[in-house]
Order: sequence, then structure tokens, then C-alpha cells
Amino acid sequence: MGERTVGRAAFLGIVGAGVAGLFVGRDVVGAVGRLVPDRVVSLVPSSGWRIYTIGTSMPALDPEAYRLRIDGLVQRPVTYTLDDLRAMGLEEQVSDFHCVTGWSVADVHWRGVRFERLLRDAGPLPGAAWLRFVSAEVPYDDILTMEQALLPDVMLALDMDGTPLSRPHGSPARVVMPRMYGYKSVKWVDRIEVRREFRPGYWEQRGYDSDAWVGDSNGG
Ligand SMILES: Nc1nc2c(c(=O)[nH]1)N[C@H]1C(S)=C(S)[C@@H](COP(=O)(O)O)O[C@H]1N2
Ligand SMILES: [Mo]
Repeated sequence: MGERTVGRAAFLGIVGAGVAGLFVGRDVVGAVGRLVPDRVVSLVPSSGWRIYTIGTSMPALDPEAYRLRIDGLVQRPVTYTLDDLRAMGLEEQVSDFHCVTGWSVADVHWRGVRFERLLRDAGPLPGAAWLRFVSAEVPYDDILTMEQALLPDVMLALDMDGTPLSRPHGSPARVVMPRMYGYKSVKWVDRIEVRREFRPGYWEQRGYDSDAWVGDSNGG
């Protein structure tokens, strides 16, 4: 099967006529990502997920060569290997995952690093108000306020359901923000930019809300 575009009908259904006018003049008709070919989806053991990517193939990040950079409004930019991240002491959580197009996966087990710990060495400077997550899948990115990123169920996840993240789910590191729709949970993260100012993420540039609270954003 080739690629299939999904999401538009579901999105328009969610938005409804009442608020559709808010998006006039903005490009919201693009669907939220594309399904990758079945061949790849079938490698994913867990059910319920759709695998999204904005490109025609997914980044293949070598765990040995992987580096996470934290820069921007910090005392000192830092770079971490995967071993560095795992040595920080991983936290665990079980949370549901919701895509704005209407599918959900309940009770996902995540293990990863909380942002309070992740930012400690870099040292955010006064005025640091936003974290921008940059994907190796250029130009995908998204952003959270510092306050949102420090909520107790938000993390940079390295493991999902007991094993290291698979490539389709964002190996080796992805954001998990369960209270917001899935587009905030950037996969294949290789840079975190600490910012003073807001900057719209990939889907926000296409009309979606930055405060993407599940059940209380994007018109629904
Ligand atoms: N780099 C990147 N991250 C991404 C996306 C994407 O296309 N590229 N899609 C987002 C959307 S819309 C959703 S719902 C989730 C889906 O996560 P999954 O692909 O692990 O199922 O990833 C999010 N993170
Ligand atoms: Mo999504």
C-alpha cells in the first residue's frame, strides 16, 4: 500500500461549523501527518497506534551516535548521549495518548527523563519561558511553556511499554505530553531550545492550537 492521507475529515468533524471561521486564511486543510506503509506499521507490537511522519521516510537515528543538545536561553549549552540521559535516573508513568484526529491509546507505559532534571545542568536563564522541541525530522517541531513542560506527567521518553522506543515511535527520544493532543509529543527529538518568546510549531503554523489540551482545544 502506498501512503494514505488521514485526518482531514476527522479534524473538520472536531472543529465543527461554529469555530471553523477562526481558521479562515490559515492552512488547516493539510492532514495531521501521513501513515507510513503497512510494512513499517506491522513492526510495531502495540495496537491502536497510527504512526505519523511528515516525510516519506522516518529518521533512523543510531543510538550510539545520538546526541541531544540543549541550548538557547541557558547558562551553558549541553550535549548528552543516550547513556548520559539514562544515567539521569528515569521516571515511569502510565498515561493515555490522544491524537486530534480522534484515535486514542490507553495505558501507555513510558519511561524517561523529567524536564526539571533534563534542564538542570544547562541552567535556564531568567526569562526562559518556552521549550521548543526540534525533531531530526526537519522541519517538525513543537513547543511547550516551561510550566507545561514541568507538569508531573510530561517527559522526554526513552522507553515505551518496557522496551526502548521503536523507530516508528520516535527512537531514541520523544516528548510525552498526555494532557495535550499527540502533535505536541515530538518524535526523534535531537535539540531542545530554551526560549524567551513563543514560536509556533509545525502544526500550529497550519492552524492547530498551541495550547492543545485534550477536550479543550482545536474547537472540541
Ligand atoms: N517528528 C514527528 N513527530 C510527531 C509527528 C510527526 O509527524 N513527526 N506526529 C505527531 C502526531 S500528530 C501524533 S498523534 C503522534 C503520533 O505518535 P506515534 O507516531 O508514535 O503513533 O506523534 C506526533 N509527533
Ligand atoms: Mo496526531
